[in-house]
Amino acid sequence: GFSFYEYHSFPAIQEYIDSLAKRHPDLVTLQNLGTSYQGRRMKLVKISSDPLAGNPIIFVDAGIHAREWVAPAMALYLIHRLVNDPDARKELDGVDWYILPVVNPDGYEYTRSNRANRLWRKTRSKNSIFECVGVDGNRNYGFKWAVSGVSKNPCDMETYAGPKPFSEVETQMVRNIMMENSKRMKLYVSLHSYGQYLVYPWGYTGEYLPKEWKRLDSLARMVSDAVQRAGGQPFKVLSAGKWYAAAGGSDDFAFGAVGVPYSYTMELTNGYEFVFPERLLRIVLPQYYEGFRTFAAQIKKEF
Ligand code: 0X9
Ligand code: ZN
Repeated sequence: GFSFYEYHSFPAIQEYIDSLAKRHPDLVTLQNLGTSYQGRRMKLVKISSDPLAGNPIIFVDAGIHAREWVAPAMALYLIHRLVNDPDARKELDGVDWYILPVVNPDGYEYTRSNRANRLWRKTRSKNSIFECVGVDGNRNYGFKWAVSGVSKNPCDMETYAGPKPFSEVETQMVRNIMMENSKRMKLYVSLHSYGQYLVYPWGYTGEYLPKEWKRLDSLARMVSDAVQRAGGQPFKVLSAGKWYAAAGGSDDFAFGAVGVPYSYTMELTNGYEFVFPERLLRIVLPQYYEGFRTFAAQIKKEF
């Protein structure tokens, strides 16, 4: 079977998702999103015990940064628990989960292709004028685009914002999921890997906070407490911009442009940066799952 405590290739992930949807047609549906820049087929995983009820939606994505492999692993583990764990009825009744486990499959496969590419972050798109490849997907969203924390240089390996907002087909897909479901989407969580932070808007500035910051902050602290109760490390909770300002992130777009009331970037893996050892997945993924249960309970309570 498919082990959740290992890192998998993108084709293996897709195969798992396809077979899960076949085995659980009552709970899991897949929405085709089109193809990545290099032609990889992308599918949104929708998990719902009552798709016609118009439930609030929790949208989770992962893997916009190619090298942050623990993020797709967490998304897959979340899918697995929601579908296969009989206790997950609580998390499913009254909430729909939309999960996109690998936003940047081209970059993900590139980091798997050989050790020299392991730390690649960006997409793999080619710019017609420049020789350099790739855009930082998390600087490419169309809200306060490029006002802070970005590079305008296409050859920058880390934070090139792209030639224009939503230049990347992969960020367009995430944007479309948000816009098409904007009324019902109440929580957005983007999974990353860097030292255990749970951050909320604004990301583009550390100068000020949205007027709703207290409820963003308090839900994040509840989630952090739940992870800690499960034996995990607590998150550092603050606004993304107070950590460091960087514009064009998906969290700001969801909150500021789409109007999703709760929006977070969840940076996993205390003590590690982008690369998290596979052998520790079995310890941390179940701990983080408890955080998602708290998210769901609070969204059910409020909406
Ligand atoms: O810089 C990023 O994109 C994220 N950190 S990472 O180390 N995974 O690259 C943080 C993004 C926080 N949100 C915004 N700045 N909008
Ligand atoms: Zn990241």
